[in-house]
Amino acid sequence: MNEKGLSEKEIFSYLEDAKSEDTNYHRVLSSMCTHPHKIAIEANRLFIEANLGDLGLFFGAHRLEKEVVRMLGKLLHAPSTDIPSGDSCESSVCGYLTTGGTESNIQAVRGMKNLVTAGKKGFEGIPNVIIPESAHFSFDKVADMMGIEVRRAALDSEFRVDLASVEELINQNTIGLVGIAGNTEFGQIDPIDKLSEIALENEIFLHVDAAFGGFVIPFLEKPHPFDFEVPGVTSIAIDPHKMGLSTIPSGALLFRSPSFLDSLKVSTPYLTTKAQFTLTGTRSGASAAATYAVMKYLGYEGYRKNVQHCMQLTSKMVTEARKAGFEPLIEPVMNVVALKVPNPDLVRIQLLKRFGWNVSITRTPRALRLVLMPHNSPEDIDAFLEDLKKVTAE
Ligand code: 0PR
Repeated sequence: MNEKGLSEKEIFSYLEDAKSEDTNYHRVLSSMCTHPHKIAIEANRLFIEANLGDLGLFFGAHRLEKEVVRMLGKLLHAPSTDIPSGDSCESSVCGYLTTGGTESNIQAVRGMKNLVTAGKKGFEGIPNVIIPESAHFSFDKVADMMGIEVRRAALDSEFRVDLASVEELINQNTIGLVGIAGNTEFGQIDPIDKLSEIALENEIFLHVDAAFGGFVIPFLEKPHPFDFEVPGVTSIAIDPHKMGLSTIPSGALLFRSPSFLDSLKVSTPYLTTKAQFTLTGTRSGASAAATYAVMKYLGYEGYRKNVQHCMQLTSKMVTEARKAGFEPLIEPVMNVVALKVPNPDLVRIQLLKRFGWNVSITRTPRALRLVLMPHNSPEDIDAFLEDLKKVTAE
């Protein structure tokens, strides 16, 4: 910082310079985020100062947050259990808006831990949760932060969690299971109904990470059970800042029962409200307004069209890639394609260096990972495959 401030012109010239270094989603096939919808941007602007960390000062923004939680609850088939409405719970579902999948996953596991250790006095040893090998790296943070052992179950040949492996890993210290509804690398959906049976049998929790899939799966032609309709599912992470077309940071964590939220409470003696159950203190009311606006504006029909667009791009990518001699690792379930190419790491570098394509790589096996998002077009796919052919021909 200088002693004397700079002019607006100088600042904006500097900002524009920095902005030009950002990638503008043109030729981006590696991201699970996209341009926010214009209505979300406007709503965000309108609520820019709203702080959901102090609910008593921002009633309006909090009302929007509760409305979003209610809409998400409906989307995810939360049971209507007529819970008396309080700060955190509407009549059908409990939850709050997070900064994204990472926070939601951390809080879901924290809730499990608090409920189990409070419920079973004298719980001995280290609690563990079982996650699929394909789980997002946010669970590494869970393991690191919370004194919880994270056990990784193997995947089957289609990159879904292997149920026998999950069952083998369960012991007396297992407090919960995690299933992924739309895994980061392959877009595959774990058998949530089967995980639910295992969870109910063992009387443990089941968290579903639908950070990416939550705004995709309900709008696919083929139904996949993954939400609160499945009886053993106790919590769900869903991110409006991914396929929900909202602004960053917008995540959400929903619970089947209010006891979960209660287990996360800490008292906030000097605030306008008595307790907080969120991980962060100060929270963006702007994101809540943005998510409210885009969900109301698009409705089910708008999101269905969005998913149809991305799924059409996905099948075009697979069909055309096959013609060019590249096979996908699995038949895509969502708008993620993992493509077998020789030397994927080298191909990735060449695609970026020579043609400006941003792609990523799956860990095991190594393949080109392509996420087909609303910012992509059919023309992009033709151009991409032409460039891929050039890069792999050498
Ligand atoms: N769960 C799943 C299934 C995810 O795919 C992700 C993020 C998370 C949780 C964590 O979400 P937050 O990052 O919102 O906390 N998946 C993307 C990934 O790691 C995130 C991402 C998005 C990365 C856009 C790059 C990018 O350009 O690949």
